[in-house]
Amino acid sequence: MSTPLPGFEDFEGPAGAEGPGRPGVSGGHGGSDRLDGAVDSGESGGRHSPADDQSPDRHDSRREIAPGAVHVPGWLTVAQQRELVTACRGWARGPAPIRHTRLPRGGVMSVQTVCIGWHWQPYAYTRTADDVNGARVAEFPVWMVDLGRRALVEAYQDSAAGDGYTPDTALINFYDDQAKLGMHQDKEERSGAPVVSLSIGDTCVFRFGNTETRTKPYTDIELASGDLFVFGGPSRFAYHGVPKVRPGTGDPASGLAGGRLNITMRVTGLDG
Ligand SMILES: O=C(O)CCC(=O)C(=O)O
Repeated sequence: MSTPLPGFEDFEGPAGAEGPGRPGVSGGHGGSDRLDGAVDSGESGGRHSPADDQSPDRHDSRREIAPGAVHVPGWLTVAQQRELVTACRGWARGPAPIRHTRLPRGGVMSVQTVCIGWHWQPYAYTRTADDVNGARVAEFPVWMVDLGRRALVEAYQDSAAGDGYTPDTALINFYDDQAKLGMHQDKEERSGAPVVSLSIGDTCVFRFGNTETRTKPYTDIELASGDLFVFGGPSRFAYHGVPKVRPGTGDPASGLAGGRLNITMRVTGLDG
């Protein structure tokens, strides 16, 4: 992009943070062998590697927020976070670059979003980014399907929970210090399969509500770098949002110098 969007310069990170030829950057495909390797490094059954560099205390504090909605702090290792950041940087550049989504009534979202697999715009999925540049979005990589399956195994503590789970889209959101996301449901998908959410960078307040209304009752939790959040089953269509990001709380070792990155994998249930 000729004029960087607010926050995007942070998302791109300092020049040279990723060396030339690092996997996952070129071509916007995120086809990263290293990411594949890093993500595959878990124990059998999708659990964490013994070589995991996260604090076991955080990881063990898995908590069910509502039926089917589970928070797993510190699930991603720092190495995995870096690989995901690298892949997301590639997708943010294209084929359809990251943008502030324009809403039908004229508003513009403060969050910046790029999609893979299917492109989301309010309120539909298409293969081409018709509200950006018309390009077909990057393929949803096999390694990310695998990551999604491992996430379900971990969140639900059930070795079969990922069986048959085949996410085919991800919305990749970048939040600068001011960005927020209002309470909404993820309901353009024609599938009740769980949503897998991964957070990297600055901590945010994540508001997880109920399926009936944007308002209370809801639970506010802090999503920090490396955290996994899954919502499925009775919570799949719960309202949720991000009222606040806490600037400066991320560790640059994640590969993100500032801001917050969130990846939500979903099953669209669409053909073609
Ligand atoms: O950033 C987050 O944690 C949530 C993202 C989200 O709700 C969405 O993309 O629909």
